[in-house]
Amino acid sequence: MTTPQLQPSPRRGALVRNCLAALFALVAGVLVTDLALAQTTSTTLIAKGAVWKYLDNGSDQGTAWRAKSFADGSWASGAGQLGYGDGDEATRLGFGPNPNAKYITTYFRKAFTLDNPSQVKSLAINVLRDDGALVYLNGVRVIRSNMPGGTITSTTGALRNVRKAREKIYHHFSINKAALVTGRNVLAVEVHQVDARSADLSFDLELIATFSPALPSTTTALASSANPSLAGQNITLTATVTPATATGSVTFKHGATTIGTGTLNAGVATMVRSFSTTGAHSLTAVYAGSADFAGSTSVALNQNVNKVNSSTALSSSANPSVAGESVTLTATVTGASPGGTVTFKDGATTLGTRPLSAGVATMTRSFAATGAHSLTAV
Ligand SMILES: [Ca+2]
Ligand SMILES: [Ca+2]
Repeated sequence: MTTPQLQPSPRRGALVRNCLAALFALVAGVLVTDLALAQTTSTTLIAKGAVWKYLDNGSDQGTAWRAKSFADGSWASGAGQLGYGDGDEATRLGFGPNPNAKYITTYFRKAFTLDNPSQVKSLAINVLRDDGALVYLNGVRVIRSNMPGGTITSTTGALRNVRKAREKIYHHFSINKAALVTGRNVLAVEVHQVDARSADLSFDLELIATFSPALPSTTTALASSANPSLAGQNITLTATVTPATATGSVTFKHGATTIGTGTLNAGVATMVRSFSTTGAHSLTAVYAGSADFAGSTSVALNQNVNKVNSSTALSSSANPSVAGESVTLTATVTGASPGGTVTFKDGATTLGTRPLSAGVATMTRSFAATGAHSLTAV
């Protein structure tokens, strides 16, 4: 029996329902977010039944044939399953003139393309091999299956005979992805018979990559507080990364040279810099990315730096002056960058050098000799 106090009023019932709904929405939202983060995609890089280059002439190919760069243009091509002896082959391979002295080793190669090896989370191979096989990824051995340890040559037999139901098995291997490269990759496989009398040979393979979810992309823009600027003039470089929620740092580059880094704050990083060399300076801002955002690089900003065109005016506090009278010479420089010095000259003789302050330099001087003095300020 329930007490009247505990019976929810219609209003309280609605409140409870709303609260529960909000809670469920929250939990569902968290679950959906977690699922999205955990989501990976699988891509078949080489499918079962794919066309392979193969060499079934009984030759000893040594080790060069494993390399990515090996020229296999003269090899034959055929779709998997490749082999002989079972009747389930798509491509029938040769074993030589003598059924009791079959070739031990047959070679296979296949190229595949990968745009983004850095996003590969894991790599797996399912291989049908009768009897044993070694698999190389860009020259690096990634599988030794049903083969003895130690050095393998073209006459090394497989470890065990593959028979009956085992002839249909695609053996699963999780393989090291370290050898993957951007662009063209090559899998090279050598299949070994258990011995020269084995009635059958089978080979087929699939290669599957699992990709981490792609991070949200960003864009980076670079702006200058003054363009063109003057030689020696401080300018502020502002890198703006979108979306503004992106965190991390931005590297400022002058050509290939790093000239500074800045930490993003609300999507913006700045640095102050001057350039002494006149002409065009190619500047870029590189956002390195974070655990939550992909990196991006700004388009190049051409910062034009102009020569400082200054003019210097010279005046005297008393002209004419009498011999021995103290005279203040004032040089006023316009258009100059802040700082620097002015040299006062009497003809070719240097009278003194004084620092510029707010574009003005002064020196006080008296002249003993009467007559005209040709004074200059440089
Ligand atoms: Ca066999
Ligand atoms: Ca077969």
